[in-house]
Amino acid sequence: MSTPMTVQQHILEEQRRLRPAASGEFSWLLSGITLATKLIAAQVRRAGLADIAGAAGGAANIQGEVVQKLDVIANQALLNCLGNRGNVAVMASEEDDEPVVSQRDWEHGKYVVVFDPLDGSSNIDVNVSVGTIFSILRRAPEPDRFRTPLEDVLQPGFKQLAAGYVVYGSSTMFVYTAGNGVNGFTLDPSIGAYLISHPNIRMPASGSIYSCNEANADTFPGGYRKYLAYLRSGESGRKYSSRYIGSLVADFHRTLLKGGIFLYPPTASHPSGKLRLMYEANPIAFLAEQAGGKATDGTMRILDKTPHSLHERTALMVGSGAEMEALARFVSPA
Ligand code: AHM
Ligand code: MG
Repeated sequence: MSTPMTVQQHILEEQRRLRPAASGEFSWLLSGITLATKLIAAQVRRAGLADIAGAAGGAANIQGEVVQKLDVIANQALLNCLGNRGNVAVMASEEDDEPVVSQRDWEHGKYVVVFDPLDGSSNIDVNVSVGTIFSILRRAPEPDRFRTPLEDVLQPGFKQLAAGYVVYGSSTMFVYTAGNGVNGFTLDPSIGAYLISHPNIRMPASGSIYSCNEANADTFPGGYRKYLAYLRSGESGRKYSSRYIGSLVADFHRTLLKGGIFLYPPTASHPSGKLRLMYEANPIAFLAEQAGGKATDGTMRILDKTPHSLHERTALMVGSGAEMEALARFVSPA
């Protein structure tokens, strides 16, 4: 029987192949993320059993949303696993107002990790897929070292070294890119290891699913409404179906594997879009591009956007080349 490749092995082998001089620190950092997500997966799987589902005492995070207990657990798991790794200088999370500075390695840490510990958490109580999203950036080199932690975090998406997500779905999957394609691993719960299941993922060049919260469609800018009407009309030569889970990770995971398009355009209640640039749109855009897809905010490439604040929101359209090109005919760049 051949030995299945674990995510750890894969990361180390990629590093050896592409950056033979690498110190291994980056692989060590990624293994902190995989460990945290196994801890989170274990809690998510027990959510209906243990008294941990539901709102955490009514506390609200900086976005004014009710914090779920599992959000807190997931955030803590990532902060602990990364903070103990060494080489991580700054961590920034959807759940924390400000970036968290690693006590262990603030001075010498080379990396910045930004994450949404439990995305789609309103789905927990109804046993629907949720996820963790992360983005890894390099900290400024020595001469600029004494910038504020926030300045270390606020880098455009094209500077990401790696990004990925874990979807806690019918199985738990870890999908990541370090700038050399996208690979997917499935957690084998019997041995507690992520095993390669989806090597070199390519997003199909076109698909037949569109995904958006259509309850908001009346308040989408006109171009998006026309685009959706175009998809429904059959004019493109395709018959589209609509699917929307309401967990970005799960909606994107389907888009990555099956193609098509996911849209969260500006709406009346979120005129700049709802999703967060630093820890939702940027990592998803990096993965999409690495798999051959595209990601824009309707006017520009997500990865070129200059961030101004940690919790900044953006519109996000991501998907296959064909659907994204058709969208650009309806929603023209500024
Ligand atoms: P959150 O659970 O981290 O707050 O994430 C926001 C979620 C995304 O996962 C999802 O794509 C979106 O909000 C769904 O929003 P809506 O309910 O407005 O359709
Ligand atoms: Mg989120």
